[in-house]
Amino acid sequence: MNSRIATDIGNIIGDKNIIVPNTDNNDFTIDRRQKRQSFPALIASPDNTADLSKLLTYCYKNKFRVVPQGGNTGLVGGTLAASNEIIISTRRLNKIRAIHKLDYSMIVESGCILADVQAQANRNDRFFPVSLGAEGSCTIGGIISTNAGGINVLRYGNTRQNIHGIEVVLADGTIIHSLNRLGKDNTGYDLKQLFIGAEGTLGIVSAAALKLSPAPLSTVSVLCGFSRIEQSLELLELAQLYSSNQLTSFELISSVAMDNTLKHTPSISRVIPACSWYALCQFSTSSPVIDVSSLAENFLETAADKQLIKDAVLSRSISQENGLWKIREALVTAQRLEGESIKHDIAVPISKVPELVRTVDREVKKIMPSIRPYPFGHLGDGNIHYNFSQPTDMDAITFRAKESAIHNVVYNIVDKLDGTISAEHGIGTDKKALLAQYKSTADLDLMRAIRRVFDPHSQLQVGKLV
Ligand code: 2HG
Ligand code: ZN
Repeated sequence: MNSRIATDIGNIIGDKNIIVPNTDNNDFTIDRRQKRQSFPALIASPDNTADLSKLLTYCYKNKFRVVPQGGNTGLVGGTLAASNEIIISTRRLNKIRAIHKLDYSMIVESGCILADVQAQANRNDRFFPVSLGAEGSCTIGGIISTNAGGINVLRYGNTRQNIHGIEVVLADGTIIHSLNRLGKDNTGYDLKQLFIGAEGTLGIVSAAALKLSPAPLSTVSVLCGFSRIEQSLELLELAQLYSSNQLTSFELISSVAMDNTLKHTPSISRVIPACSWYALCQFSTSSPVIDVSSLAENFLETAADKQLIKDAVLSRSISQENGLWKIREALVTAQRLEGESIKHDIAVPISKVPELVRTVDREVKKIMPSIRPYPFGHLGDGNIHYNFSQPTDMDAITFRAKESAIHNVVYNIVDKLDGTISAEHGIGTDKKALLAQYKSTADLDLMRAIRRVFDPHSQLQVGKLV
């Protein structure tokens, strides 16, 4: 990028808000999986919507390619930019504009960190339920653009279900003001839905009106161990039945994931004897008249009577509960410490999870007998992270050489089971070719046509999604 362009952009958004990237800017240039590094021509961080709009107008007139970036926590290559592209970072768009407590809504800018937003909602006796491992660094714009899921989807839905309105800047700089905080608005096409999950291909979200829920008054979590994956379905059904609609999460952890987490995380110790599988679930309520502990106790007693579980523990304090969830959080990092991994964020109808687990395990081992399956995930949503770790006796290059063969086996099984190749992490660059394989031509044509309307010069997220 020549210095005139940097000067122009500096004049538009302020010199202090531009960075010419070098090796000190790893936060913007290396992805969360630390798999790749890529240097953009420039990193521009406007600190208000009007400047973002002027910047996009400038890029539009000059046909510059643009990559929007939030906390750079994506897992599929959607956040990085090439040397002929400009990263527009939303990190300085980080104001909480308003809290409308009685409207159960909060207006925040897209660069706000998810954990800060959750905390602010809590301070106001409200709850923003989207919760995921990267919440300490991912941004509101990032979760909107990827329609992020996480551990509370079972009860509260994906990000999409927790958004009332958005403000978004289009490729040509036009600002779409749609920050309404209405639970109902039936005035034609619900345009905000197009931008949610669009991975930045249709515009850059600058702010959002979040939908808040009543703050939970009490929560209790249960970790139970069981022997056969089929039992997870009966346990989920029972947990739903006994929770009286208070079941927030139902997560699956394999013995490999549990053992590996204990091995790599000295601060976590084993809380129940070793089992083949574990379910970690949370019951929570905002009602002062519901006792979630007794709901959970009844659930466990019935599960034990039916011989569905081998052992279980129920949290008796917030710190015990946090301790249980620390296992779930740590298992992702613990996998990284075992070497290279091949990840999946597939989903199938819940009833087909056992078949998915058994078939994937069997078929992938035919390709690589010493591969180490590392399954875990959001069983309550049918969304399993069927990950694999590098065999202990194999080098990383040999392992990676089989990556696409392994993906093919997994995705073909998912497809046969009426599932999806991505329930959470999105498409980015990593799954673009796959999307073309698994979506119908009619779907893809419509997606491309929509993209052309919003981005006629092909400047936003080129080479990503579709
Ligand atoms: C999770 O559920 C995330 O923890 C990350 O979606 C999963 O890194 C992964 O494989
Ligand atoms: Zn996940």
